[in-house]
Amino acid sequence: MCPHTLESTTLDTARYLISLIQSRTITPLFRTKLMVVGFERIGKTTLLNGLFPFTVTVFREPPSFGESKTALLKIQGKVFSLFDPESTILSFQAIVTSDQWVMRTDITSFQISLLSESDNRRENIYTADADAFQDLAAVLRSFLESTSTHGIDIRSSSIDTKEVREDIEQLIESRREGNEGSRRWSAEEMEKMKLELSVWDFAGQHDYYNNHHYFLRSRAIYLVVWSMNEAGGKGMESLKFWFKSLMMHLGTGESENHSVVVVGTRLDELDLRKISRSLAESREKKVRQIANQFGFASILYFEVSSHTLEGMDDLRKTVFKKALSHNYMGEIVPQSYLCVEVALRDLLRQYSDAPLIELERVVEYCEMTWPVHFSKEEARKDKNTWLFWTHDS
Ligand SMILES: Nc1nc2c(ncn2[C@@H]2O[C@H](COP(=O)(O)OP(=O)(O)OP(=O)(O)O)[C@@H](O)[C@H]2O)c(=O)[nH]1
Ligand SMILES: [Mg+2]
Repeated sequence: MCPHTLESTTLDTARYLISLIQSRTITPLFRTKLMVVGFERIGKTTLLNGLFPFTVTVFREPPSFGESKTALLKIQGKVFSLFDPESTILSFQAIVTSDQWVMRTDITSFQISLLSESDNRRENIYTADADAFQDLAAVLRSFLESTSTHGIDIRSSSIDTKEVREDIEQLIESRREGNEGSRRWSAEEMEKMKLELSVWDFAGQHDYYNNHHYFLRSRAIYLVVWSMNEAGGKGMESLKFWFKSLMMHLGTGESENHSVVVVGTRLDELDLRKISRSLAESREKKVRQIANQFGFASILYFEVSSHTLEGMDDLRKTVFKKALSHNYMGEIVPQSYLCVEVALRDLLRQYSDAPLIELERVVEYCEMTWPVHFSKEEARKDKNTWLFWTHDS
């Protein structure tokens, strides 16, 4: 399956096919962007921490004690949990917010403690060395403090759950039946196929909105977030601003290469009256009416809490399933495109002061690093396709 971005010109398609023939290995890609937009302090970053938990193995006693017991630390949304790694029995769990909890660290013993004075709790964990200690302390500090995002935070996530694997297998099978690509993939090749997400966490502060517009493109899933615990402009009304922005950049109506999921946060803060089923239905109805005004007739709708994790699992599964339904999933990209992508990333680090890289330098880097066919002449012709693809994928 040819990348959709190239289907507009015959010459590009021909060059794509030549590059494909010259590739030593080819693999279908299952990649998309997950873009999270919404006003400030409504829980976008915490929501992402809920969708993509952080896990690490820690020690329960100082590692110098010899055979120190380990635990699996999991941070999801605002929930901090410690499990026995073998039995998976939970030994500690708390919703850790900065108004209730503080963190203390001791570099000499690599100890990190979480303390809650109000209910007199203290939990100690240890890392194996100073580097792990610094890394974990930084993660826990940002988890505890929930500082505002600046600009756009981008992280990558490779998803390999049972459901995702089954969806990918099904997709490949249906393409084969539809004769869109009759090749059979080996078990080893299938093993490598994962859903790759590039997750974009947009700052909610107003000052950044002008720049955000450059990045609102298709080939993405948009999580449009609103806080259900805020009346007026910061609540449901805020959705109008984001639908309008998305309408300008994506066009209205249905599409097979972008999806919009509206997520209401702070479900745990609604009082009991507001979590009744009929009120939830009426919120959903109003949100759908707003979405309809801007041409988004088929949004998905979720209400979640990043403190109790209610609704989080369903949202995660739906996002992955929806991503795999986009029409560019499984596109086959020549090895040279992937090499150029990695080369640009590597070279950008070297050229971080003035990120202008000559095309010749990129080609030289690729030739040096991979056994892939490159010629400067062809690179000059292919460069627009490469740049378009690396920017858009
Ligand atoms: N009670 C409750 N609080 C939440 C929830 N989600 C986020 N918060 C709190 O809301 C505050 C802001 O959360 P963030 O995730 O940093 O908000 P943001 O939208 O990323 O903010 P910006 O980066 O400034 O745009 C933090 O103190 C979170 O603990 C939730 O589901 N329930
Ligand atoms: Mg944020």
